[in-house]
Amino acid sequence: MLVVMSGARALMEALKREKVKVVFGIPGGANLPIYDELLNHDVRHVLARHEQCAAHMADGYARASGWAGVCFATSGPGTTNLVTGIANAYMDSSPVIAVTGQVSRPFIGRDAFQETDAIGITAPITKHNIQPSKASEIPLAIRTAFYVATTGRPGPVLIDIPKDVQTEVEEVEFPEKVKIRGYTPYPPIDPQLVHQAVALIANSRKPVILAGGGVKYSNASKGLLELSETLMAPVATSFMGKGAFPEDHPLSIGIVGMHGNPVANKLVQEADLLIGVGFRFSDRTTGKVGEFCSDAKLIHIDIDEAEIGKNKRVDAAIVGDAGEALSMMLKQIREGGFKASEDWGRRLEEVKSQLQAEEEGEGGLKPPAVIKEMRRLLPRNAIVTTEVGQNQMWASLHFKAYMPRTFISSGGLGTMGFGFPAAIGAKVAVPEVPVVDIAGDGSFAMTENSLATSVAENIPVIVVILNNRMLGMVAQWQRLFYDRRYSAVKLDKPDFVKLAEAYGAQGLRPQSLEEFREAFKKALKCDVTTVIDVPIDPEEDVMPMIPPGGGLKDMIEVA
Ligand SMILES: Cc1ncc(C[n+]2csc(CCOP(=O)(O)OP(=O)(O)O)c2C)c(N)n1
Repeated sequence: MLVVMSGARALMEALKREKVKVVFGIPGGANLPIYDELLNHDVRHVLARHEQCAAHMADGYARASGWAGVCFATSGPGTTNLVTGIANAYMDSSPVIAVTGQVSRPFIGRDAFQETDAIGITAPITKHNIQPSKASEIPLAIRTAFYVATTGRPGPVLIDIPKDVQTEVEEVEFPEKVKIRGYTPYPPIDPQLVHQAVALIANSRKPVILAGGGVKYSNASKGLLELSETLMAPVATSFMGKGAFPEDHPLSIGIVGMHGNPVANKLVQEADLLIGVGFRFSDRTTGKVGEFCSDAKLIHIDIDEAEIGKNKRVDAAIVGDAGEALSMMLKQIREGGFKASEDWGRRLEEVKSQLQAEEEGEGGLKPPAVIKEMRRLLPRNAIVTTEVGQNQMWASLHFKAYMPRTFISSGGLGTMGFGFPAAIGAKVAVPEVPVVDIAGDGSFAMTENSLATSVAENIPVIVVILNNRMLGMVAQWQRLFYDRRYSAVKLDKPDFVKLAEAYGAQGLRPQSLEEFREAFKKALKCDVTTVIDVPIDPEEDVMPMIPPGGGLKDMIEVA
């Protein structure tokens, strides 16, 4: 049915059809018509204080909710400020929809005030981008954007709307479906390939499953659990896969990689078969890729055909949805019968109990103890986001995630400043659970202005700063690999308690583990954002780690 309306109205109507309830953004000259139209709709707008934060909020919302997150920005600097957030979403396959204003059509290409080539700039960091050239093109653009962003391997999509297209009044039509030539988000799975993979499984004695972020995106956690229990195969995850498998399950061995769990890094090397599911053989996970599982057979399941063989040659590959692939495999495995090796089960027990013995005796205001204390005080479904650096690696090693979508972190881009705005986005998506950002002082300072958003919009989260007064991870590398020659890593400002208070948030500074426990309990009860500034030793290293350029066997366990 054709209806007459402005481009801005068509945008808002189209967003409503995609069930958009909240938008994160900042207005400006080139998107004023959209912001004016916003007043006529029942859509919550969360005002960010920097567009990068708006994009991270939309990303956090998407990762916590399983649906796309939307952000708005004006042209020029608004758009360029979004770039980090869009690239971050792209690297981690997160469905973020960015709607940018653009200068009016007659000014495009003339270096008009606040003109920037949004389409050109974002082409390499979006799954797709569109610039509607008429108001009537907007509904299809939005339908397409959501379809592309949320199907197959998800990813961000940008829609750049010239200002005069926003005000133009035209007959518009809202399409039900879109069809894009050459885009097959869910390629049908070839049963023959499943057969090949199952044959490798039947011959293996020491299988390990490695689950990536794709398991979460395809809601395949149940299939993963069934496969691991059927094979009695230990499950490791990549950093992005954390939460895809309950980390308190007896078969869980934690994350693999540069700062992986020693149990995972050991068993992955001993495996005779690695079953990679929704995982992209990233360098942070594999270490020196040539040495990664070099004696094992490899099976790779991924929705994105381009990932097969990109970083590592594999023995069997299944292109398609992880959940579907797992259920097809399980069916064949059950028909064929599979006998798990008891020796492999014993080896798992042995390695796990060794680690537990090594871990005992930790205490004091040390990052692992602080994080474990948090885990004890939080419900199973609480959401944790992280910043980047040592804080992130401590969180991934010591905060056990039990469910998908409860551990949210910048994996691919490693963006400092992501965690806090992402926590705000996640809290908007799932208001009933506590959301905690585990932060470093350097990272939090990058987007601390989101305190204003969090307080003004009544979106209470908890920020726990592991404050070493350092760009800690960089300092760790300088300590270990540059002979302690510290260059540009010392930070001693601001006073985060006063900063929190200046924004109307609560600021607390515990001096012992007991005081931390009390502070955290107080924060959980508080209806305003709390910043807990935890002073830690600046010389503390995150261990274990694999030195740059090394393989899993080069893991250093203590400094
Ligand atoms: C935007 C951005 N700039 C620079 C870096 C490089 N970098 C990686 S970790 C790190 C230090 C992080 O320090 P902090 O946030 O205090 O966390 P810590 O390592 O001390 O836990 C830096 C500068 C980055 N990842 N992102």
